[in-house]
Amino acid sequence: MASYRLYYYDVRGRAENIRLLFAQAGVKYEDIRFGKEEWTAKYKSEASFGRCPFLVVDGTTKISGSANIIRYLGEKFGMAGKDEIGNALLGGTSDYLDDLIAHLTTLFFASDEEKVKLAAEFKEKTVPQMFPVLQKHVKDGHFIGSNGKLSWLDIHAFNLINDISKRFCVNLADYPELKKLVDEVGSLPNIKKWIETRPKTDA
Ligand SMILES: N[C@@H](CCC(=O)N[C@@H](CS)C(=O)NCC(=O)O)C(=O)O
Repeated sequence: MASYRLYYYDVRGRAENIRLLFAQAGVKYEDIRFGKEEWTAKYKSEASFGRCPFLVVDGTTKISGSANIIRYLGEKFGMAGKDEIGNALLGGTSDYLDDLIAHLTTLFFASDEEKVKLAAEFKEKTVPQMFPVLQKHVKDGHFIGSNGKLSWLDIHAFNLINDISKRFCVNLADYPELKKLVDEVGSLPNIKKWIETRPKTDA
């Protein structure tokens, strides 16, 4: 079995999807967390692109990009699409999630004044535009492409949608397919256990 070290800030942020995937797969890894100062002084120069999260496999290979990492690990741990086309379908939906994440990143770096306006726009415009499109790609609680079984994308999306619904008080009952997916992934014993026992952080 390969060894894994995951490097990210001591927040959920862009690494939580990967931590959830490790939890679901029951695979051990080192969850290396740091603050901003430590990142700049110690870890940034180690990252291939000067960004985190990054994953070190077997002490040598460095893999970057949160969606790329979860996809790589998902494929290794039996949570891939049903075939090449299935993988490409999941990849397309993952790209769409990147657009959603980009809105949250803009919000994160906005001034306090702008934050109020951008948060309202996100809840009132972005979510009602993007969630219905996203849910067209879900069938029976799983994203299309995985042949009706749990995939890395289900976990990736669960993390994001669950976070958005809590942070912006989005009623998931308005998006029944997304709700089903969130409820199903959220009730998996390994996922539940990780959420109950994970380090408590603000973001
Ligand atoms: N597309 C990349 C974005 C990575 C990224 O922007 N990481 C931020 C933290 S969320 C970072 O490394 N910031 C510190 C820096 O650039 O020095 C991913 O999804 O992993």
